[in-house]
Amino acid sequence: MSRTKIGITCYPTVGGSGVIATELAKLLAEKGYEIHFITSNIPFRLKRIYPNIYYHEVEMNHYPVFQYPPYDLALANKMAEVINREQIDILHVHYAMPHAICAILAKEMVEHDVKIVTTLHGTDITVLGVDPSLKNMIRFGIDRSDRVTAVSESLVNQTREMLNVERNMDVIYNFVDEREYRQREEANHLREEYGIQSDEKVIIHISNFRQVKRVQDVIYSFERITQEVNAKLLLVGDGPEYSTVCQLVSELGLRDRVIFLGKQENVSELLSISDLKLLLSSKESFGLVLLEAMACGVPCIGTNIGGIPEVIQNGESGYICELGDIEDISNKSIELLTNFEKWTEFSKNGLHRVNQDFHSETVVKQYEDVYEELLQTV
Ligand code: GMT
Repeated sequence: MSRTKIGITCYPTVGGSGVIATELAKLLAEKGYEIHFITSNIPFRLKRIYPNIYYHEVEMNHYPVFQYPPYDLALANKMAEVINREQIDILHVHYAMPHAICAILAKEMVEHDVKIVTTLHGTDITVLGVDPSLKNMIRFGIDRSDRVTAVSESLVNQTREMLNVERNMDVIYNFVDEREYRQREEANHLREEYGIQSDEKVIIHISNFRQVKRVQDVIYSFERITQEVNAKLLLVGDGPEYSTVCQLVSELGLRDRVIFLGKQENVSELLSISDLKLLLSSKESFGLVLLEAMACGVPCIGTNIGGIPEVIQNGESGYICELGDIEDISNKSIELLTNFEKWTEFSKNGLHRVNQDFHSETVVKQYEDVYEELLQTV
């Protein structure tokens, strides 16, 4: 029997959706699927040669007649070309906007029978879905896909409410590759290299520093925490709010306590030297960084927003606090950082939860079931 061929389109740059698309592709390839990425660039997590993974670049022609280069049309055209040439069985796109719409157009253009799976990650619904000019288009992409999955229950509900979508959508949670995300004792030397004293606790925040990540709340909480706990804050990532955050850190006199690391690849090492992870977003459909932290044994505090409460079990592997409630966030942080018994219990609970509910084998199998069910329909 010939192997199943899966086309994948995602945003290839740093970000949870690109991570999930690429890690899923790698694990599927290990299981014998043939994977064809159709993207504008090589996905950043695809660092070496994988024999079953192929990459098809979407090329842009910059004709002077176009005021704006038509990327979406170029993508649809490339999808159609790859579907026909490689006889793709399933086209799995991450994000409805614009990828599902491009996939539908591509399907119209080809002879070969291909099924479209769309995975919703959040921003296309919670940010773009409020724009009246895009709403109908996003709903069209969702309605016309053969199967739709979303990374949390909360995202399914938001998609129904904001876009009036009635069709079935399956929740398939995100996952981490346990081989990469684990407690790494070999990372301990980093504490010394970053000038972290042996009696200091380490708090970590990782994001793309967009406004929705509320990094300022992390800084205000950290300021309160340092009044009771000797601690350092690792800030990992970069983005539009970066300079505002740097300024706030200086204004609050925290410059010696905050370590700005910018974009980093090996976050499992940074998580392994951390004691607490803060994600205080105002919008978050899942919060993959929470799962990464839990897999490295780090308890988390997150806001009562979107999918975060589906990831952190309040009072078991971390705490859920209301958005912007700096007092509660800092009190809970202090409690965890000063109570070793509780910290150890939360750390263990988090590891257990990752293995039980977000294990890569379980999640990859759920995607495989979606593909297999679709391939059985004529
Ligand atoms: O959070 C971002 O700004 C990046 C965005 C992305 O495209 O990667 O993240 C979304 O997808 C991730 C993977 O499913 C989720 O873990 C994030 O929660 C989600 N971001 C938002 O909903 C804001």
